[in-house]
Amino acid sequence: MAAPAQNLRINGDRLWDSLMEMARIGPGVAGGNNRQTLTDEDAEGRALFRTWCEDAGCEMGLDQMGNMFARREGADPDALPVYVGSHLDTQPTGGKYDGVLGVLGGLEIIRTLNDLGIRTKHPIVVTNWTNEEGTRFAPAMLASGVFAGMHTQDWAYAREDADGKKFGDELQRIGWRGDEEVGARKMHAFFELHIEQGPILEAEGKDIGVVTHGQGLSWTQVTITGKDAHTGSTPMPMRKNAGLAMARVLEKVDEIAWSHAPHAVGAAGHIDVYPNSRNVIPGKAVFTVDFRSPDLEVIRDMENRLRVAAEDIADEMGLQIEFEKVGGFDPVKFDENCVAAVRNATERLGYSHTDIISGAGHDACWINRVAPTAMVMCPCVDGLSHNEAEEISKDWAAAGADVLFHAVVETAEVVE
Ligand code: HGY
Ligand code: MN
Ligand code: MN
Repeated sequence: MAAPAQNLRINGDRLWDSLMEMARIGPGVAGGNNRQTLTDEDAEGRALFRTWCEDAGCEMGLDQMGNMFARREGADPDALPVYVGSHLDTQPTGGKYDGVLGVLGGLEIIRTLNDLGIRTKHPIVVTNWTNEEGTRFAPAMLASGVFAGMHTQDWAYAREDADGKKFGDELQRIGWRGDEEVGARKMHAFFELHIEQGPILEAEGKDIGVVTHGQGLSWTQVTITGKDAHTGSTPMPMRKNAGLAMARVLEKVDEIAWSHAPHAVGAAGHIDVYPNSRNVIPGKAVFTVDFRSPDLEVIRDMENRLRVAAEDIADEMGLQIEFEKVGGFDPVKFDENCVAAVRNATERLGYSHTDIISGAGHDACWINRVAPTAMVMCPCVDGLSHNEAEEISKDWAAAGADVLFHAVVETAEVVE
């Protein structure tokens, strides 16, 4: 394939300026972002991204899940496009780079190709996937999951947030529900640039992670029901304390994950107790257990042991318990040709690199089921993410975007 000249680089200053400008939309309270999916802030970020793409000469497509597709024409308009992108939505206490680097890194490819007057055989499409985070509307990677045929659109539209608002209604409300059928687009390949969100690359002093696999994920929502009662006048033997049962289950979650060290992980990030009043014994606890591992059998073992242990705890305490699988995907092996394109680009550019398994889930994990897919990772400071203090260096951002540029443009084939 016709690769871009080895000396070509993206414009790191322009990429960084765009990251900082996008970060001003939906600011957090501690220097990061709170630009949750389908909020007015998400709509504002989408509008800015659309303006930038149109200024770069792209035509913007929009599907019925709000996925955005900015297309730069190729010399052969019939050739399947090379897609590149990630997500603009953030955690409630998110950082400025999770997802955003991948979307704006894709836009920087278009801007650089325009600067250099380079044409590619295949069109290139920069993508913003709706609701990657899955915080407001579970599960994570919802819209890329519908695109890959893993969820129906009706099921996705019916997902509710904590206030009972539905995904489909909120998408309509912010004015970003398109007409395109979801998943109708066919891809030559898909690439995603993302911060590592873990400590490995920084600790090993590597600029680039060549992502060969993604670990699998399992989200089980547990509901434990006891009985609200007075925290003062109710004798200990009479209590039906759902909050205490939850605490005992969470201790088991930690134990189960440690039993599969060093690769398995487990925790509960979403925890609600009701009525959450200082002098009422919690009659109900609802929480989501997040288990992950590169090994599917380990994930299944952790899920099974969670149910057995949690049912035993509920039985001993005379409480009711229910389980609902609210998210998950099997471990992923990315496309070897696309991974090779990333590795070759990294070596051509002379960046230090190491193969890595993604600890976090990404839209690429679903798109890998419908198109040849690979990811590029850059380090993040202290491996910290899903925290407003998430930080990367400008050089790391530029190196990741350079590798993304070379992998995407080589795959899209430069037309001399
Ligand atoms: O949960 C994840 O791994 C991703 O950040 N949504
Ligand atoms: Mn992300
Ligand atoms: Mn994230």
